Amino acid sequence: MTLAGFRAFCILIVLFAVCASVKGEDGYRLWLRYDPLPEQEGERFREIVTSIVAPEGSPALDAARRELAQGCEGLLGRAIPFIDTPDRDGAIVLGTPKSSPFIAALRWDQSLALLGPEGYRIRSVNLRGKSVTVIASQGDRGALYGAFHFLRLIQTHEPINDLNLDERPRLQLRMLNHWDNLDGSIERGYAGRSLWKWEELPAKLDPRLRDYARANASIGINATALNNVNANSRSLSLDYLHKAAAIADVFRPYGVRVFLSARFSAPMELGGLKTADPLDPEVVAWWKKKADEIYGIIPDFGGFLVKANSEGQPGPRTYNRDHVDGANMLAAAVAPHGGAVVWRAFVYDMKPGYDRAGAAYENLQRFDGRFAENVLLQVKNGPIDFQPREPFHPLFGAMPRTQLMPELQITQEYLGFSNHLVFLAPMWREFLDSDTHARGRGSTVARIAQGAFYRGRGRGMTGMAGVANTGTDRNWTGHHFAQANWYAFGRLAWNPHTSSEEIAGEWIRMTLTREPKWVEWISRLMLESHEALVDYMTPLGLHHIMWPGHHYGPAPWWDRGERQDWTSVYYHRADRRGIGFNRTKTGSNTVVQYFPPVRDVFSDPKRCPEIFLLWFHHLPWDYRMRSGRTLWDELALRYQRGVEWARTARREWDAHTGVIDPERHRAVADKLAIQERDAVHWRDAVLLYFQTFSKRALPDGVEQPRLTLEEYRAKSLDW
Ligand code: GCV
Repeated sequence: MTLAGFRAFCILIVLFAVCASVKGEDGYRLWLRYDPLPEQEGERFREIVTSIVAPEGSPALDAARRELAQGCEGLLGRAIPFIDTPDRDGAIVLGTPKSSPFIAALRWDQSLALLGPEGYRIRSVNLRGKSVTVIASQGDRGALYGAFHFLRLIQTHEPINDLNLDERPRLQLRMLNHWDNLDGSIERGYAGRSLWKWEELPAKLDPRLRDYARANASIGINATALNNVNANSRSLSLDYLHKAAAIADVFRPYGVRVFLSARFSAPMELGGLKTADPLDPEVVAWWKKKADEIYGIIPDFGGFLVKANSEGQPGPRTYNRDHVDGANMLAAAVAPHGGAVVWRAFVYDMKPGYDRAGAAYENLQRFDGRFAENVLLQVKNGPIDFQPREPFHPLFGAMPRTQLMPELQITQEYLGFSNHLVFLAPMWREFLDSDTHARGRGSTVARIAQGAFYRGRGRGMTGMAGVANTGTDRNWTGHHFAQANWYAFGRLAWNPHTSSEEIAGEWIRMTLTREPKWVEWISRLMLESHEALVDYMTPLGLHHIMWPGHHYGPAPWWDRGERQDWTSVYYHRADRRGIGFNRTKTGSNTVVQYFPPVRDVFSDPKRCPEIFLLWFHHLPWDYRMRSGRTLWDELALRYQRGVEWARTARREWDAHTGVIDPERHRAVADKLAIQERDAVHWRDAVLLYFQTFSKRALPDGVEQPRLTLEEYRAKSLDW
């Protein structure tokens, strides 16, 4: 090597070393960042946290110890020692009455029992003359949740000197549904590939698995269904069960139980049987044996998640049996092991004159009271399919003797993939706060989900599922802000009454900035984002007008397809008279599935909330809206308003460099540019198309489209 070459080589090495030492702000750490607090705050907290007294013993307690020590060290900027007895001020005493003599001595057993094994108490107490903070639970998992809560208080700069809080989850099963395929792809996944590297398992365990479990535990998620509901039978083969068991081993200390999606025809595909008829004794025996085998390998296996007789998936009806026959047969197989069956209500069969919004109710409501005690019926938030906005699903409140479990979609299938900044908590709040009136006023979805009106047999199991938005992207969710939706799901599943403001505030302060004025600004952006997205995609109750197949961008003109209810024209029904789906008694009349007075309000265009107007009504283009404008003008102005929000959000974000690190700032800025582009595309394409029916000019204030309708129709929007 020449001297010049050697010099160049040395410079390269130095450059490489410098680059490697700069910590990338790539979002990997999610909301568990534990960066040092500013000096003054750090000092305040350091007085209250001097040491940790926590028993070893169980994997969950060890995880809690580890997290507490790691978190406190990071936040307070110095190692916090473990000590044996709380003989100094500022000790954090963590554990259960069983594992810690100091907690046992407090004689809280009865009150902790009321909080349950996942609940916890965090209290500042005086113990033998020392000021300490106790994090106590009846169960090890509760202690872990308590440790995360305590860290969250420090991360968000809440006072911790006089704590007195009791917490317990309102729902039992807080579950992520991964639509991950065995080949590593993810149905409706927008953040890379599956986190489960099936080909490497069980021999090799990706360290990310543990970080995934930690993140879930930090927000109280306690279950995860690993594979796609459009299931492959092979996931129940012995090979794959050992792979799932390896994942379950990593998740166990963090309290996350594994479920598997079961393909109903597995006894034929895996077992070589001639049928999968749920009443056939051989089939019953096959599932029982399979369940025994699974529990032999994964002792705390959660159970099966099943999509049956839906979108081509086999199910009991394939064998002339009904949903109860199918669900209860599987439930009987897992019942001896304490397992559950989560049966999906996403069932819709096309028949003449049919309205898809009424299909799940028509198919399932009559089975109320007939499902086994360990079956939960998982119902999507709205009656169609995770649209940007839907009224609540009419099954909520209509099956009081069935354990209903809401299913939300965290991944943004119809909401701009991981390209659009949209905070979903307000959408989920709207759903959870919806009053079904099933048992009079105040019968909200949140209370129904909590089992407040359950009149069936057994335990009254409760739960909430979210279709996961995670993948191998370094920041887990594709868009940095999409992490907030994972976070929000966990917080709402823990307590479905938590406000969107609280969730946004917590997440921002843990993840982006603690500076109050920036927290306020980013929070506003997040809280406005869902309404804005509805404005530029599907305002006033429009729905399912996305490009078919991938569902990115608009295609209201779409009128071909295997089935009518997979076209856009089926849903918007625009014609020269007007627009909207008439679901009142002069139309499909599926509005009767709602209880009075909800059905009366939805049925009357004058009383129907305008956000749902075109969901329930077909109205003339000149229909007078509450604003005094015509329907056409109002529609156009909503699209314009959505574009303006996207434009302003982008401009504001671009102007706020320095609020967060440049790496994440840039990544979000790039996404906001796409979001603005898409919002304009949505507005122009949809309005140009509907204009061919309305024959009216765009009102003042609405910008002229950039392309022609033909150009928009020619090609879907790039993602
Ligand atoms: C997993 C929608 C989605 C499908 C999904 C289905 C479901 O139709 O487009 O990808 O399939 O919902 O929830 O089962």
